[in-house]
This record gives sequence, C-alpha cells and structure tokens, in this order.
Amino acid sequence: MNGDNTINILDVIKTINIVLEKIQPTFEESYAADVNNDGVVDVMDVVCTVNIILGTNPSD
Ligand SMILES: [Ca+2]
Repeated sequence: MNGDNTINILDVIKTINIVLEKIQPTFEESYAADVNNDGVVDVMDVVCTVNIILGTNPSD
C-alpha cells in the first residue's frame, strides 16, 4: 500500500491518516487504502488492513 508491496503497520497508520484526513492521498493511495473495495476509505478499511496483517480472515 505504501509502495513496498507488503502490508504492515505503516499501512495501518497511513490508512488511519487518510480516514482522519490528516493526509491528502493520491489516487493510487486512496485506491490502495480501500482494502474492501467499497469505494470509500473509512474505518472498515483500517480493520481489514489489521486483519490482513494478523492473518485473520473475517469470513472464517
Ligand atoms: Ca473501503
């Protein structure tokens, strides 16, 4: 998400900053941050990113 092709805590922080409008994401960043592909970057994307890092599949 942050360009290093891995998802880690930095991506969580970046997504939170986008959600809180602390940073203005580029098109690529907002696309990458929309982890659940519902068209908006919100807290659910933060949750999804954390789940990916933890290896948790919410549908299990
Ligand atoms: Ca989303």
